[in-house]
Amino acid sequence: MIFKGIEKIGYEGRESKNPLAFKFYDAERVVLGKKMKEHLPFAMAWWHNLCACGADMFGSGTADKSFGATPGTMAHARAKADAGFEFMQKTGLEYFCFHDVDLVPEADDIKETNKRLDEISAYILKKSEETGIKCLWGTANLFGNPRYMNGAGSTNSADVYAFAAAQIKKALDVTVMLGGRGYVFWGGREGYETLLNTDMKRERENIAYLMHMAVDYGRSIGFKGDFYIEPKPREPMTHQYDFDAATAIGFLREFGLDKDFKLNIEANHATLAGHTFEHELRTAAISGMLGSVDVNQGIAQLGWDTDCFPCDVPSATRAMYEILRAGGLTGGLNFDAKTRRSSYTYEDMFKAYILGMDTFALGLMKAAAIIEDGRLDAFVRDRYASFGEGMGRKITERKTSLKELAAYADSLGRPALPSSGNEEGLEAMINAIMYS
Ligand code: XLS
Ligand code: NI
Ligand code: NI
Repeated sequence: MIFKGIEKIGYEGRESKNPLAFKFYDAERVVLGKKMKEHLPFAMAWWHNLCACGADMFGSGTADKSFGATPGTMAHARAKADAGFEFMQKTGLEYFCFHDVDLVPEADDIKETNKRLDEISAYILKKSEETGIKCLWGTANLFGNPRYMNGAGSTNSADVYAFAAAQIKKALDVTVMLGGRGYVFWGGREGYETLLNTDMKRERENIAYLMHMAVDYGRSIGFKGDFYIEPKPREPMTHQYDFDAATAIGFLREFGLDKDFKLNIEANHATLAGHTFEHELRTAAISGMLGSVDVNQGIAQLGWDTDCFPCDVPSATRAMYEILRAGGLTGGLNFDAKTRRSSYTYEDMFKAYILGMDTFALGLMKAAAIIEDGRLDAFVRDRYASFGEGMGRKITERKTSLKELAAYADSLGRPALPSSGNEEGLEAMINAIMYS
């Protein structure tokens, strides 16, 4: 046992003063006809929870994640898996997400790295079978190693491109073996710093080809899940090709990848792109591309991908409203989040997940309340009522022309102003529903 003295986290309700208990997340509770845990397939991010030690640009790590083994060894890789499964069992998480190099230390030679991945994935599979905890999605880290300084699919080096392909192939093998629902492409360095040295057309086409080859290989080994692009506008690159949901959808359609791919929307990436989280969820959903979600939140004053655990209940409510309206996720909610640098203890790891899970449980309940209340949906429906009758109906049915509309406009002289958008009224109504 690694987390000694920490028992399984139970649901104790909002009156509880126990910091190691859920106040709102009650896995078995039924909301809108489904258990909370089914609405909220929460996942642990292997990298933040088991690998990251709190280092930042200005200082080294504060947290000890050795879990009793020597970092950089296979014993440490196993210790991380032990810690991870104990952690997930104690918090009631049923899924995890990983990058290849989160699982094992990367060797100088890819053949050795792959051997290590075989060993650890067998070890993890056994634990998965014992506990029922599964992989939500896997991915390859194609941004950390210096060879990816110019990206992976977007690199200028064909040899580096081949290495990226090799890593994707292996990460897909491991994902499929561990029952992953999805496979993610986060194009961390798939972009550029300056156009002066960049062949943008070639880079985008090469990325698409890499994705096509991944689909072909994945399907050939029996992968039935979705591939995901995780959009992000910048950081580390100045310009990233997967800027936001709309850009990624356009890319997938341009290159004929839209049947196999959906999106993994990250809250903190949405705000980096100048959008809200719910805007990105809606954009994906209306194109049938909402697959999975990375939940976290940024810090407005800092403005980068701070990956904080989510505590913003209004934001979680709006996100869950979008997810419920989209009919749920085929993926899940991955906590792509890390504890702050000064929250370096084991207890802090648990408190962070309790915070995040409680925040989304509240978001789910409040979103359900908004839907059950019905006034918001009715308002939006009525706001567009003019498209249900007369000339509006002809527009909806696509049965008119510019000529006919122009003649109609002549007959109007001047149209009446549209009805009030009622933004303040709606905000007040949402507050009243949320804080009743
Ligand atoms: C980084 C991304 C990354 C992806 C997985 O900003 O969020 O963590 O989720 O590579
Ligand atoms: Ni991120
Ligand atoms: Ni992410």
